[in-house]
Amino acid sequence: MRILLISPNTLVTPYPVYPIGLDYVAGCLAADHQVRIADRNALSLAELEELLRDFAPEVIGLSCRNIDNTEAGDPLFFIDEYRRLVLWLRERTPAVLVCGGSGFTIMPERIFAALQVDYGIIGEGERFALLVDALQQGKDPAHIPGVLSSRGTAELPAPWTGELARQFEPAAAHVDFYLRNGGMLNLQTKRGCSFRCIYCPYPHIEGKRHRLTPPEEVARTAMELQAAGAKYLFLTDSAFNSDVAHSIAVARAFKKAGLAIPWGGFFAPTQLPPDYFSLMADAGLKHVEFGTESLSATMLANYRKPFSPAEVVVAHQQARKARVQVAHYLLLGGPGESPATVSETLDLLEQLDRAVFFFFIGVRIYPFTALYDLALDEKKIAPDTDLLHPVFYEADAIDRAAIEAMVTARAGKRGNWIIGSGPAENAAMVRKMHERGRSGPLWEYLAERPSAPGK
Ligand code: B12
Ligand code: SF4
Repeated sequence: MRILLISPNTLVTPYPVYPIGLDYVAGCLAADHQVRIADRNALSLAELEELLRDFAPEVIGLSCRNIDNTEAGDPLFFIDEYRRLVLWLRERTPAVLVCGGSGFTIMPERIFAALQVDYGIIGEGERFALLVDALQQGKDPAHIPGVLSSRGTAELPAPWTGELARQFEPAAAHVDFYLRNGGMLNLQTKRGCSFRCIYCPYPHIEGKRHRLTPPEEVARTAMELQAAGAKYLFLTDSAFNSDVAHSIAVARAFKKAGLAIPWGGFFAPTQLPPDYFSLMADAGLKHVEFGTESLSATMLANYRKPFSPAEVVVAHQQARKARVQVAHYLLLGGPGESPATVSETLDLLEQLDRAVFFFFIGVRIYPFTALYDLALDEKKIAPDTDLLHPVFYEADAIDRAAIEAMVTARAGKRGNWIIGSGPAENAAMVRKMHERGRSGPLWEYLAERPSAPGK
């Protein structure tokens, strides 16, 4: 069959992201299908129209990565835009429309209803091949685990245990777009997160247990991306070090394979071996993005984070000593937040030298999380509350505006204290640097830009 996979995500904050999920969806399809990827970052609507005419897809897979930007103070919502794209496609092609992706998996029924596509695939896109085969054989795909249709509902299926085959096409037009704009390509080393932070949908999206890709295979893909021209790799794992031994094995495999380009990813600031970050840096690690969220012991416990404030400080110092760039993501306003806990966090942040701090103020309530159950118990939401448009948890002792005022006052003119993913000028500055040939996330340069924090 002729299959077109579309990434409709054109968000440029903090920078455009390579649609790696579609490489996996393409990789699961048998060789006798023809597959094309259309990335809206690299393809105008006119070009997409031409592709629809020339390629005449029979099935179109639409990736729904982002629902919204999860920024309470500067909200963006993407589902209406995806719905407009579905309508636009319906006018131009009789192809069967299928939606999937991480955003889709968080609220499948709701997004399926909003987009009015033919099928939805909850969870990993590897099941797309089963759906295509069923369509080809004239069978009803609605019986495949995780497949939603207008004829019935479905639940999140068990994590995929079959093969994970990424199909990376170095010559594809969208690959060229990312090579010319920052040189950053993506790499996944495992799926799943074994931690249980109360607000986090990642274990729901990727699974609660780790499924590890053998380190040599990860390194082989890294070398392939490097050979294709990548100047930087972002490891998309929920938390790269949530399996410490595997992360070390991957770093060693990078070094053994001779990977010469830098890389970065999300880390949890847990207790780690003393030489952990120097070993990582030796294998090319350049940027550490810590999912720290708070530096108040009360809040870390309330969020069920797997570390203490003291462990954050140690992990930070280890990373700085290894001369890697460090950013901390903060998530303020969850259950139990108060002026005192915010102050504790801000006080301790002052002691973390040379880092960039991204403050997300307001915790979005996602279904299938402990925060959802808590918000229900506390009657902050009802079972029929629509969560598609973001609903943020309201702490009893402090509201979001008061938290933002505290952060803004403390930040002063420091460019490294950034609210959300930052003002539009930050993304513009990163874009300019990318156009001039710099690569990577580049947030360390935002620290040098004296400005008022935030929007
Ligand atoms: C890494 C990451 C980032 C990195 C990306 C770096 C980079 N160079 O790519 C950074 C930090 C920059 C980032 C930024 C943002 N992110 Co982010 N990010 C992630 C994360 C952890 C992994 C995404 C990923 O690449 N996964 C690996 C690939 C292989 O998996 P996948 O894309 O999900 O694809 C699989 C399936 O979903 C499915 N699938 C995918 N597409 C399709 C299509 C079809 C047809 C089918 C059938 C299946 C299918 O099959 C694939 C294989 O199984 C996810 C959380 C998570 N664990 O999923 C959040 C996540 C995607 N991000 C999210 C958000 C909100 C954002 C930001 C808007 C935040 C912000 N305000 O800055 C920005 C947006 C950036 C942009 N330009 O789009 C949300 C989206 C949900 C929502 N509320 O909208 C997520 C889900 C986290 C969350 N809060 O729950 N992010
Ligand atoms: S460690 Fe990170 S990815 Fe894992 S549950 Fe906690 S917040 Fe989510």
